[in-house]
Amino acid sequence: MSRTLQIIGVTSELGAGTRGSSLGLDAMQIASLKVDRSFFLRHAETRLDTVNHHLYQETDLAYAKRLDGIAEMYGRIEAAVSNSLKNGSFPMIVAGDHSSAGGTIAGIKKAYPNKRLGVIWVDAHADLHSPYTSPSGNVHGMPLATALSEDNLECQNNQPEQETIWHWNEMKGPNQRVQPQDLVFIGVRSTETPEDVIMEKYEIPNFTVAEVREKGVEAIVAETLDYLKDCEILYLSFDVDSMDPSISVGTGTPVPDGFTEEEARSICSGLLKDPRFVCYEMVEINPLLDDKGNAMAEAAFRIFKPIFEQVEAQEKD
Ligand SMILES: [Mn+2]
Repeated sequence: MSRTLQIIGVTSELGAGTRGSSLGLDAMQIASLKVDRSFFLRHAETRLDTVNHHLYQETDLAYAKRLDGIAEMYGRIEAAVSNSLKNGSFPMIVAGDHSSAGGTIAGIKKAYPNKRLGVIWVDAHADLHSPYTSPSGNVHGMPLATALSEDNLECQNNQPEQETIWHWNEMKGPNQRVQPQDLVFIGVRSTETPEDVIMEKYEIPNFTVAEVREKGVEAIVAETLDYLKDCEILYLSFDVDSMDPSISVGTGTPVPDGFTEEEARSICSGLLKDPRFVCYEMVEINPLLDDKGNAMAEAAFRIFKPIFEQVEAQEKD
């Protein structure tokens, strides 16, 4: 194939519980100055319009905060990703909070409605909550449930408002976009019971940090791709909180004992050698929480640049 890479900036942060992840792309662009000054000159991004003004008002949707705005973003992301793919591009998304990824998956399925999509979710969290189960109401913990069309009513703790249910159903869409057997987690280490129930029910694999270290990145990459061998297209969603808090100093929900920067880069790079990939996404860089200057975004750029260039080179072969 010979696709052009398109960087899509989704500077939305409505789904996060702390403020600042909408600045993640800007922080990465500033980080690029030290490493490769003209990177974003050579690869100008397409930035989607956001609705972050929803933050100026209190949300009245307690179990899925600002879901009205997030549903609107889902539509925009879906359209942008789908158009990018239909134009023969490979979308490389840099997003704020991880709720964006539900829109990305919707966009991939819009472009390829009949292709079986496999999803690899590199994250400290499983992001499998729904408005019926979420303890926080933060929608960045829910994108995979929209992709699987999973309300998880057997674990229901909340009584969402009618407006929430309406938007939620709209975000799930009429069809399940990803089958649970076509999902693989890497690095998940902070889940709640409702998410554990889904992971156990569908036997969704999770390669832990310890397992990756024991078997080696190459072996885990091979196992992951083999597990998804029946999928025709693949999407990799990379949350920077999959890395250890010593690297992911600027992110909303850090969890101890994560990947090193090198491990994260090797996982992404190893996976993306598979030509079935159609899209990559990096999320949750929050410079406002970074107490080491711009260290988080610098690490993120040191991962983003080589894998961008790798995919670009593969496309030229
Ligand atoms: Mn996440």
